[in-house]
This record gives sequence, structure tokens and C-alpha cells, in this order.
Amino acid sequence: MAEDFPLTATHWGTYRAEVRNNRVTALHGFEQDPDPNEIGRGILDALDAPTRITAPMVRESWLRDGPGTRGDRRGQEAFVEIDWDQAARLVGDEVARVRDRFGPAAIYAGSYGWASAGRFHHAQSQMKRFLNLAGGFTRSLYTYSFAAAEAMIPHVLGSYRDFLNTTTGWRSIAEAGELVVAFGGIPIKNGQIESGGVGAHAQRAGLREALAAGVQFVNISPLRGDTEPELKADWLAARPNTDVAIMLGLAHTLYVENLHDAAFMDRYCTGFAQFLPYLTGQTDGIAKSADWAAGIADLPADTIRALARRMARKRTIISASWSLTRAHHGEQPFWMAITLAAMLGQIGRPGGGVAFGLSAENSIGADYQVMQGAAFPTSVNPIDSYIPVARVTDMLENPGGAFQFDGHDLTYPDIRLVWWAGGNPFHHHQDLNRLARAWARPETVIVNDWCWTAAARRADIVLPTTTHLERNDIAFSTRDSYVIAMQKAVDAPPGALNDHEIFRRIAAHMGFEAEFTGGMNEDEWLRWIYDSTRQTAGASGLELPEWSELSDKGWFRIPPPAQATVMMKPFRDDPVANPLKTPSGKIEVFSQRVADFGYDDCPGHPVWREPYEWLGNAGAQDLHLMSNQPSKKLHSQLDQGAVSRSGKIMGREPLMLHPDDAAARGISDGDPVRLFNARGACLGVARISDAIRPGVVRLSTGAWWDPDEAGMCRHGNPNALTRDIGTSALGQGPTAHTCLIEVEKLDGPLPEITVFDRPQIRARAG
Ligand SMILES: Nc1nc2c(c(=O)[nH]1)N[C@H]1C(S)=C(S)[C@@H](COP(=O)(O)OP(=O)(O)OC[C@H]3O[C@@H](n4cnc5c(=O)[nH]c(N)nc54)[C@H](O)[C@@H]3O)O[C@H]1N2
Ligand SMILES: Nc1nc2c(c(=O)[nH]1)N[C@H]1C(S)=C(S)[C@@H](COP(=O)(O)OP(=O)(O)OC[C@H]3O[C@@H](n4cnc5c(=O)[nH]c(N)nc54)[C@H](O)[C@@H]3O)O[C@H]1N2
Ligand SMILES: [Mo]
Repeated sequence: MAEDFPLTATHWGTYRAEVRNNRVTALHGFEQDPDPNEIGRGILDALDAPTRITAPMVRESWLRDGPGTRGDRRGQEAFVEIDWDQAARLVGDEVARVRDRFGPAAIYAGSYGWASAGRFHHAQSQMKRFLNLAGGFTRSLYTYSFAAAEAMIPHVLGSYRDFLNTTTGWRSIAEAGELVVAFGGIPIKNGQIESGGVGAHAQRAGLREALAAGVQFVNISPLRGDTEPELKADWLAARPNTDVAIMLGLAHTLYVENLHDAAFMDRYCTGFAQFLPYLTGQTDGIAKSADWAAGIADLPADTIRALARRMARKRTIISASWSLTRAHHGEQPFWMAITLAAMLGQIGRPGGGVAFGLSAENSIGADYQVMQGAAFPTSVNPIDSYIPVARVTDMLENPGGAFQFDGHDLTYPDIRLVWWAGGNPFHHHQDLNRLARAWARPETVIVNDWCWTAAARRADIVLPTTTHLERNDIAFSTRDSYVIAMQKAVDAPPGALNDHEIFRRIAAHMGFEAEFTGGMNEDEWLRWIYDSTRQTAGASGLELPEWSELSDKGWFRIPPPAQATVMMKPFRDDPVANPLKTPSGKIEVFSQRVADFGYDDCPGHPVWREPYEWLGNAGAQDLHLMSNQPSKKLHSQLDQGAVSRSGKIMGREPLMLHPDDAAARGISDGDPVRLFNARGACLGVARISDAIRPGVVRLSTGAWWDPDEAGMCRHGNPNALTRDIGTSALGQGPTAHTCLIEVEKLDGPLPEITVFDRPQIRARAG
């Protein structure tokens, strides 16, 4: 019976593992999941592939000559296998050396990344606790997902997470909504994922519920596939990165046709009076009319006007995808979407208002009770040194350099030691050739991972970990309805350890093992995490079962809320009793605080600013690159496995391009192609389709970076091409979705991919 197989939880779903002779032979979708996916099965052939790291390793010349030796050779030299005693000594001594000589701020352990589901074996939490107890470290702030919004939206709504966690979802939209206007679409491929784990995938059913209730959809995106065909959405294939101009055109139409809700603006917002002269053109002589927007977005002006009227007539929810924030001036789209929704006067009403990224993850639009459960406690960082997460290359290049961030004037710390556990910077960061050059500068780089990612290959010390199938844990997410008792299905390779055990051994070498473990073993920690969660949940009226009951059954479903969630309903119902956490207590269409920062690239109200590169300033050969999230994996995870490989052509990522763009370049379907710009190059294989706007191409993320000597990625990682500058001085977020490239048919044979081979490894001497 499949239901007796051990349960395991991942960010892409819950599965039951069928095991024979200590091997996982199959992963079955969790019986509670109506819409399980194939992503999880990608691990089956990856567990013992050549990409598995089977013992601790040290880069040869670092081992021989010590920290600071030939950082430029990272990724090129052989590794030497060592044992765990030596690994713990080397790492512990190096942490102590850097801390004592340069101060703890010289250790960068921002370590951004998704790691694995499971509250205890969460790599970053383990590392942070260890380094906090060791004296502290330079951390990173915010995420690659939507850093610009994390900095911006608190100025506008008083909080970002509070509203992300209480998105008006499909249930409310089906009950009361009529129209969903989706900037960036409703990409159900992304709804496969939830950070921390998914019990039941809810996006498809939610969409169908809304559709059955007669809700209509508009997909504003360069990709038709960003909404499911069954939704029969109107597709407005605007130029990428012009969403703010479109929203302004919609707002202008509402205003001049007197379709906006002046009473709402008055009662619930502040600063409309400062924004209006910009909208009407009084300040700069340019009315942000539908005609003006049409020229920027390359859409018919009548389409924009008609959409504005339709939005005013119907109960409308505006969904702005997270991708909009990962572009130059990525602070603006959410701010403007809020302003537009406010003008419609439907914020806080069922099925209306604004949503940040319906289906960006399984939770966004799903029906769940927020549960703030316990995590492995990371202790307290004794120092306050940080960078905005995406400024990592700037930091490595420019120690002591000044920069601005959200009203602060900061300087970059001088980093000597970089440590990553549970993330892959050579997946997630932009302009990887530039990162690779900066990566040569620190004296030591340490990576914990279970497989030879592009980052692990570029480490001096590699500490191999287990996978979710090889350990017990407890999984749940703030925004999911399931608590899963994860059971170890198979043994890890003998040379791999849990992150906790790795840090415990290093802590023991450094003399603070007892502080690190808190005197508890894995079992006791799992109990502690669960019991603390149960206590907090109980206090807010949510009854979780006893630990013994949960571990017997394996899972628990948190009941859905009694009523459909409506974002900002309390504020709408009574703005005096329930003010927002902004200075005014209201929605800040104009923010004095932001205006006072004095940033040219982020003034006090939402504005359209041209991105640094876009189809509006493109050369004749330029195409806009969409490097969106991949459908068959999460980021770079399991790219080495069969499921991800099944989406590749000749082992490369498909490059989607329009028939006109293909014809103009003499490219046929299935041709290997080279993508390039002044920053770099990578390969792909042409997939010709009219489901993409002319002038735009799509190469999804996730292919492990595999540069040749000239820095060209043989495999197809779009971050070979993207630019690495911040969204603005306010958010300093990543700007991957603002990128122009050229594409040509590959001249010559396809080179071999090397990144799935083991790096060169020498057996231990003696
Ligand atoms: N061009 C472009 N770039 C992008 C984006 C884009 O849209 N376009 N999107 C960005 C976004 S939104 C994000 S969130 C980032 C994602 O970037 P990341 O989160 O860094 O990507 P992952 O591939 O999920 O990296 C997680 C790593 O953790 C490792 N890991 C898994 N389990 C464990 C464990 O138990 N212990 C340890 N030590 N390691 C483990 C995995 O093997 C993997 O190497 O990428 C960003 N980059
Ligand atoms: N299968 C899978 N699901 C995932 C992930 C994954 O790696 N794989 N990653 C997860 C993570 S970490 C995150 S942050 C979320 C990200 O969620 P999103 O940020 O929403 O993801 P993307 O796929 O980058 O973008 C969604 C769509 O936006 C469109 N788009 C891009 N730029 C623009 C623009 O300027 N204007 C308009 N109108 N549209 C634009 C693209 O066509 C793209 O398909 O996804 C999560 N879900
Ligand atoms: Mo993300």
C-alpha cells in the first residue's frame, strides 16, 4: 500500500517514497494532493549520480598553501578528499582566524537560497546559529524573489508580508469577483512550489472555481502561456517592463472619465493630490494618458481605455506578478498597482483590490490559515553588518565602498571568508562572469551542498550534506495547510552528514558544542519545534494533535478559514480602528518618507522611468530576454535529474522565440543558438512559437552554469547575460528581467556539457 510508504516533504510537494534495498525506487504523490507534480521524481537518479558529493573536499592549492591561495583558480583546480575530523579542524580554525584577525563582519554568510523543506534540517538556520554563537557574521537582507517590494511596500501599506500572507484568493474571487487583470499572468507552473512545503496543490482547482463562477481574465504578459488556455484570457502582449506605463494609462483614463472612487481615495489614502499633477502632466507636461501609455507598451490606446472602463464596471482584482519587481525600477509596479486598485475603490472588498502574484507560489490565491510555527532557533547575531541580498558582487568588488539603501547610507564590509549553505549564487545571481571575477577575492570560500553545483565547484572547502530523503524532519509553511512528519527513507552516502551534524562537529572543535546543540539531539529538537508550534497555534485557537498522533499518521491538515480571506478587510471596514502601519495610517500614494530620501530613481510617488535597457531603446538586432522560472524544477535544484533533462533539447534549455524573429535570423526550430550581449553568452536550442511577443525571447532559469574559457555557458544559464545593478537606491533588488540580448544560429558543433561530471578529485594522501 502506497500509504504505508514513508512521507517526505519538499518545496514542490509531499511524496511517499517506495524503497527497496536502501534505494528509493519511486516517489508517489501524497494521497491528499489532488494535483501532484513530477518535479520530485527528478531526485531519483540524482541521489547517486556523479554529481553527488560523497566526502568533504578541499581545493588542492588552498590545502597546500592555506587561505588566500590562488582564488582565481576556484572552479579549475582539483579537490583533495579529506575526512570529517580534518574538515572540522580546517573550517573551525579558519573561522576563528578570520574572526580574530579581521572581525566577524569579514565573514559573509548571507547564504541566500531555498535549501530544502523541513524546519530542523534547514541549512541556513543551522549555519546562522553556528556563526552567531561563533561571534557573528555579515548577513543579507530580503530575497531575490521581490527585494524591491520588501523595501518599498512597507512605506506604502505599512507591511509587505502581512498582505502577501492574506492575499484575496480564488475562493473570494469565485464568490464575488468578476475580472482578474493579471500583469505577468497567473503562471500555474510557479504554483507548483511553496517555500517550506506543499501538502495539496490548490492553484488549478482555484482557477477552475473562479472560471466556473464566470470570472474573466486578462493576461498582460509577453507570454501567452502565463495563463492557462482554459481561462480564455484576453492576451495583451505588451513590451516587457512597461507595466507601470500601462497602469498609469489606466489610471489616467479612470480619472479623466471620472470613473475613479474619489471617496475611497479621500478616506483610505494619502497623497493623491501630490500624485495627480504627475498623472495629468501638470508637473512635466506629459499627460500619462492611454495614448501615451500605448506608445510605450506598444498596445492600442483603445485597448487600454476599454480595459479601464471594464475594470471600473466590474469587481476587479489586479494581480501583479513578483517578476515585475525583478526589473529595473522594480519598486514601481506594485506601488502603482496599489494606486490603481485604490482608484477603483475595491481594496478590502471580496474578489477585488490588488494581489501580489496570484499563483507565484501555491499559497498565493489558496485558502489557508496563517500559522507562524517555530523554527530551529538561530540565536542572536552580536554584530549588525548587512547588505541588500543582491549586492553581493558589488560588496566583493568594493570593500569600504559607499552605497545607499532604503534611506540608509552604508559601506560594504571587507569580506575575507564567504560561506554558503543551502543556496546557489552561481544560479541566482546576475552577470555570473562578473560574480566569478569577484569570487576570486575572498581568502576562503566554503559551501555546504549535496551535489556539485556551480557554486560547490567554486569553493575551497566543500562539506557534503544529506537530502530530504535521508533524514527525519518536520515540515510546514506559514502559508500551507499541512504539517508533515518527514521520515527518513534511505541512508545517505557514508561521507555525507546532516548540516546540523556538520556544524555540531565544527562547534565541538571550536569549543561551543553544548551551546550549539542546546543539549538536545535531533529527536529532541523535532519534538521541541513541534511542541512550541502546537503551543503557539493553540493560543490562537488552532488545535494541533499530540506529537505521537502526528508521527503515527504522518500528516495533519489545518482546516481552512471559516470565511474567504480578503486582504485589508479590517482596514476597509474601519480605517480608524485598524489603521495601516504607515506614518499616516493610510495607503501612501505619496510617501513623504520616501520623498525625503531624495533618490532620483525613486521619488515620493509611483512614476514611470525607462529601464536601462528595453525594447524602447533597443538596437535593431536586440531582443528582450525573459529568464522566468522553470516548469520542471525549482531554480537549479534537480537540474541534473531526469525530469529536468526531459525538458531539454540536445541537453540544452529551449529558447522560445517568435517565428518573425527566427526568420529574420535564419533560425529554424531545433537549431542550436547562441545568445550574447556585452556581458556574456550562453547556448540554447530554438523553440519557435507564436505564443510569445515578437522581440521577446524566453530562456528559463536553472541550467547549471557551465562556462568555457571565454566565459560562454555551454549549457544555457541566462544569468550569463543579465545585468547586475540594483532596482534603485531604495530597494537595491535584483533586475534579471531587464535584459537585452542578441541571438544567432550557432556556428559549429555543440560543445560537450561538463558541469554534470565530477570535478577532478585526488584521493587523500597518507
Ligand atoms: N535570471 C534570473 N535569475 C534569477 C531569477 C529569475 O527570475 N531570473 N529568480 C531569482 C529568484 S526569485 C530566486 S528565489 C533565486 C533562487 O536561487 P537559489 O535559492 O539559490 O536556488 P536553488 O537552486 O534553489 O539553490 C538551493 C541550493 O540548496 C541546495 N540544498 C538543498 N537542500 C540542501 C540541504 O539540506 N543542505 C544544504 N547545505 N544545501 C541544500 C541545493 O542543492 C541548491 O544548490 O534565483 C534568482 N535568480
Ligand atoms: N516550477 C517553479 N515554480 C516556481 C519557481 C521555480 O523555480 N520553478 N520559483 C519560485 C520562486 S523562488 C519565485 S520568487 C516565484 C516567482 O514568481 P514570478 O516572479 O511570477 O515568476 P517568473 O516565472 O519569473 O515570472 C512570471 C511571468 O512574468 C512574466 N514577465 C516577466 N517580466 C515581465 C514584465 O516586465 N511585464 C509583464 N507583464 N510580465 C513579465 C514572464 O512572462 C513570466 O512567465 O516562482 C516560484 N515558483
Ligand atoms: Mo524567488
